[in-house]
Amino acid sequence: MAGIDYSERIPNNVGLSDNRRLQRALEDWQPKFLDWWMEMGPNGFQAKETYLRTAVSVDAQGWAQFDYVKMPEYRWGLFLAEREPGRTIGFGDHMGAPAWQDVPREYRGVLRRLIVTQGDTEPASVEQQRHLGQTCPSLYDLRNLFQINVEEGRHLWAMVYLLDAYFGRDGREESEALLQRRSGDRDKPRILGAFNEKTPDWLSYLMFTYFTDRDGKYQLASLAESGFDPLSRTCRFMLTEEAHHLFVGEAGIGRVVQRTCELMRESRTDDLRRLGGIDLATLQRYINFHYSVSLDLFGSEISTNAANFYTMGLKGRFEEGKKRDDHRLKDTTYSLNELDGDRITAREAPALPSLNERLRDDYIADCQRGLDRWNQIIEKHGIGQELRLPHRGFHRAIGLFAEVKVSPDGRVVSEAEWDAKKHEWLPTEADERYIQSLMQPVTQIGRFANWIAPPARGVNGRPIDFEYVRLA
Ligand code: BYC
Repeated sequence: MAGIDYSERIPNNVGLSDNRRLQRALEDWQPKFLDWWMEMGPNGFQAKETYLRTAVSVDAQGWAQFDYVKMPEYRWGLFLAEREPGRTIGFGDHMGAPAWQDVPREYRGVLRRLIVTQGDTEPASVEQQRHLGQTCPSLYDLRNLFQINVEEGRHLWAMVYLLDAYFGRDGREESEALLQRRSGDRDKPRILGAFNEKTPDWLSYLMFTYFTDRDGKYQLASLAESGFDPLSRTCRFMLTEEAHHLFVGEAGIGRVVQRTCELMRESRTDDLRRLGGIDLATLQRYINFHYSVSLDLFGSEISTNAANFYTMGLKGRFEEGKKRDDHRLKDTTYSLNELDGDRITAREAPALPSLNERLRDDYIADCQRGLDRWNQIIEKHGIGQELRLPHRGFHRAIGLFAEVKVSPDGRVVSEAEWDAKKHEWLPTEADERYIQSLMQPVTQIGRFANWIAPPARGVNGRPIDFEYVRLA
């Protein structure tokens, strides 16, 4: 199953032409997807040629081919990672049984819900980012934005394939509903909190791709462990695309930090606003916001849903296969936070319902790695400041910490202290106005906005001053 058949209306490596019913369902959905894309996808650039990568096969060598494409002509398709012969379920009550090639009837509802929740985030992020093209800091960044957008569109296709192929009429209804909900809409919002927030500027976007896309990495990796083999295979392929999104966030914020440090060094001041830069204190507030809303995406510390997903063999832990334990977790514990009045303490809790927190811990450690790299840039410039991840309890709306106010350094604080300090901890209206004032489009080939440094290298061996999007 190496190559992908591009002669078909829907490129795929799932043998779509052998399954007429599914083919009809998806061909019926395709124009609705395109209508949604034209209405809610990148605003103003649909007719422009963009240097994009498209999957041509799913093996390690051939999954990315670069060429100029107009976004509505991008070949969205269905690509699953290769099937592993003899794959067995790696955890939970069914451990050791052959992986399911069809949906186990008793888990149908739960599985559908997981797939819908995952699927819902994909179009949501495209909607959140739809106006950013107008204020791009460079053609290079514009192209990366569009690459991410088309791939989030493809990730929606990936989930719709599972719904249509395995969940019959219910699945088709869910596929329609995925195109009907809208990010931030009061009446029909997207399912998860962070996907209803605005992404009004490029700093927010880079933070989103670093922090929120990283939730995607951890959730997809957990679903890639699933005993439901088609879900596992589709998530495994999505993860290869996801890596680029995370790169855009990490390298992008790194470039902002780099430019900030250059301006600080040149001007010998922390006050960069009159120089058109983004000061470290503002960056810290944006980190605090995006990190905390992304932490909420992992759900509550104690979750019977999470325990059930695992016991049923539907959603594993991050890198389940590499863990050396019984993969059932019925007799083990995990350390969780607890609130004792205004103190945050730790306790041992049963491991199964603590799985959301365990995944959040893996995520936090991964987030810290980027912070360390950004701090190295600051250090290299001889600047004695540091960016930090706030405490996990800071600014939370889901779980234990939703009940209290916690400072970035991890103290439970009074409402009065929170109100007095929150403008130091979270982006203020003045910050947002200032960041918005920087959002002037830079579209000359090879030029970059003043607030962000150029990247170390271009895309696919192309130079930085390459015409990544043909605007003329
Ligand atoms: N907002 O038992 P609990 C990505 C709900 S990102 C609103 O603690 P559970 C991407 C919850 O649904 C990855 N509601 O939660 C990134 C539940 O509702 P019910 C997306 C929330 O179920 C960037 C109730 O509260 N993929 O791919 O253990 C760009 C009790 O919650 C939230 C997935 O999320 C929230 N933040 O865990 C593009 C994977 N949190 O049942 C793409 C699939 C919880 O009481 N989803 N609730 O009505 C899951 O695994 C789980 O649904 C969650 C929640 C981890 C999200």
